[in-house]
Amino acid sequence: MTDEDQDSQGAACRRSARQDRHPLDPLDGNEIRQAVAILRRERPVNAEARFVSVSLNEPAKSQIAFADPACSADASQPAGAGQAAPGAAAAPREAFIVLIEPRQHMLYEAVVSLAADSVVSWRPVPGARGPVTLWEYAECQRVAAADPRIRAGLERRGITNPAQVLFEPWGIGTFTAAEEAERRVMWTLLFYRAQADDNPYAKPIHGLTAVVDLDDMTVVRVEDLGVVPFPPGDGAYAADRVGPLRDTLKPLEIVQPDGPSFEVDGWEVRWQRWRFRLGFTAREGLILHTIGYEDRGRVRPVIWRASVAELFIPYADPQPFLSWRNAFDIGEYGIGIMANSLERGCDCLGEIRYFDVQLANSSGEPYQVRNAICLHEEDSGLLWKHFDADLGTTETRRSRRLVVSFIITASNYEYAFYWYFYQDGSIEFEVKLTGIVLTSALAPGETSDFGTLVAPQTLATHHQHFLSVRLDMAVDGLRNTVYEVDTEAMPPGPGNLSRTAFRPVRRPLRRESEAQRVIDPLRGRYWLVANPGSKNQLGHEAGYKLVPGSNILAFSHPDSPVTQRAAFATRHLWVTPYQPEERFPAGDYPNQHPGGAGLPDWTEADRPIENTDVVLWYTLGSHHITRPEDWPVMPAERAGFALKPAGFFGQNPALDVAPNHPQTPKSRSTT
Ligand code: ABN
Ligand code: CU
Repeated sequence: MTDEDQDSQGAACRRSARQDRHPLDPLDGNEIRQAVAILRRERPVNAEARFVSVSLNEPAKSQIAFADPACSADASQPAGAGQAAPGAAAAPREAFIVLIEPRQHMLYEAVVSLAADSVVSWRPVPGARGPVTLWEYAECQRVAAADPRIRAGLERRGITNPAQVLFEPWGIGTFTAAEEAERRVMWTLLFYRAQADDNPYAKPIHGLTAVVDLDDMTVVRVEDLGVVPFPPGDGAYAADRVGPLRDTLKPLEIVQPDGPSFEVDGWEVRWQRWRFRLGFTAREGLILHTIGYEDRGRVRPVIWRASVAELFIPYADPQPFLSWRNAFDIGEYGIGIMANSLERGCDCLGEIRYFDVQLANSSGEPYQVRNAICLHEEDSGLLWKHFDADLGTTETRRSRRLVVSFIITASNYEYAFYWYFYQDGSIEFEVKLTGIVLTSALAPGETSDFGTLVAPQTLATHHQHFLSVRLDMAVDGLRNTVYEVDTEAMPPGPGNLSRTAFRPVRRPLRRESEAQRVIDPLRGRYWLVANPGSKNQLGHEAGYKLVPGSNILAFSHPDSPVTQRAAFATRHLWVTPYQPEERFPAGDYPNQHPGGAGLPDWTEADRPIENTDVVLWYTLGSHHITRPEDWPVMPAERAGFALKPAGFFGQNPALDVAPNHPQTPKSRSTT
């Protein structure tokens, strides 16, 4: 191939990527509009139907090329997954629509073909209590505020203007009264803003709640357990409320005079040797598709699809008004719809490429979230180094990482989600938890075992956060085996006279029942996802290991309805054989679900998981015993895990990273 041929092929790749939608690109606004119009035309969708989501119906894996071979560095090499890619661009674009018909009290799922201009499937899902839609959220606040019983309750607390009250609809789980158990309801937490710009969580309105039927949009029950006086503080944290501000920091400029080192083509990202695609939905927010690493001209698959698939927050306080507090931010709301529009210089620094995303509002019309996803590079310290004392030479490489992130506001809390890609083939996931801790009011002098006093009469309840990170793995292809690797000390004896011996012991997880695991830091436990059919130059199975960071399990009792609904959080690792419809670890519709759906249900079948297409579900727990320092806004707390190549390469894949500065000259010491 001549240089000219290559140039024109490169241009063709860029052109085709611009003109045709890639099968994994998220729906754009026109596609959302078109899909909803087709559905309304062909099915009896009522005017008052509430759209939960209109998102890409992802094509079957067989229809996707892991990396477009024609566009990879060496076009003569096959696509990495060894998957045929029969016309990736030809995979039909389809929308997956979830809507609620409130008068029928029924949720419907539809698949609409944009290419064929027709409805592919349409089905009611009896019993499913869909998540709250944006419109319902606002209406729920409005009807609660208008309710005379709520107004009377507020007046008993000296509040005459409900506009000063923040009404927060929360998932009620199974804590419904008998007569409302069959209805789609949420309960409301109330907070008072004494001044317009006060922190509402400083004045929890204890004991007063409205339970609202979302379908009928009526208040079905108001509870008032009695007045607890407001804490005196205002919980202010804004710059203009907390001064004087420190002014001792000198500027720190991040300058990339030649621009970033990544390339973006539509939703495809290329950086160093990494290749992947971005996606986004109302439910999961950011999705990473077809993550591959280019190795000697060939894109080698690592992960087919990665996302955060549930986010569960149980609270510790068993008292009547407080015991209901728990949230499933993905199943009850959706973290895509909570995405912030990010700000340059604040949320991320450097040369940033933002991605706007299109979602559907409750009427099925598209709206845009500007700057929902951030892509940028960061210096990340040392990559590798050695000082050869004999030669007096040093080789040092600095590490650069590529960061893909998005941030959500889930009522009081912020979650910032980061995927980091490194030059040594590692990937890290990190969540930063910040925002405002959930409070309740205490009587003067009262304390509690179940939270920390963070301001006078203000209790920040202890709680936990559990993320289920779904990792649809594809290490050098779809046939992978997962091993648990523990390190064991050898017993003293003839083979271990020094009594120092230890070795890793790996054990394949052969069936689903064997693959429900917890971390074991004292054994250095990790899980290796390896491809038995792919060996590196040294004969190792190509693998990536999931290395846990700090983690925790739920303290709620295994029999409690809360744990039953979030059974995924009783284990840190689950492995399942890939099934396209198995996407959410607490089931498709966890809102008000009695429990048992998702992972505990699927894994009952105890399917074999060896040498097959596997999905890893990693539960990442962050334990939050609240501190006074978390108030009035919480310094970001971090949790995460790493995926590291282990046998995927034959040596350190980052040897070819160029030094930043000239290295010390070689001069063998003569002394
Ligand atoms: N954390 C529960 C929640 C999320 C979003 C909005 C309200 C409440
Ligand atoms: Cu917390």
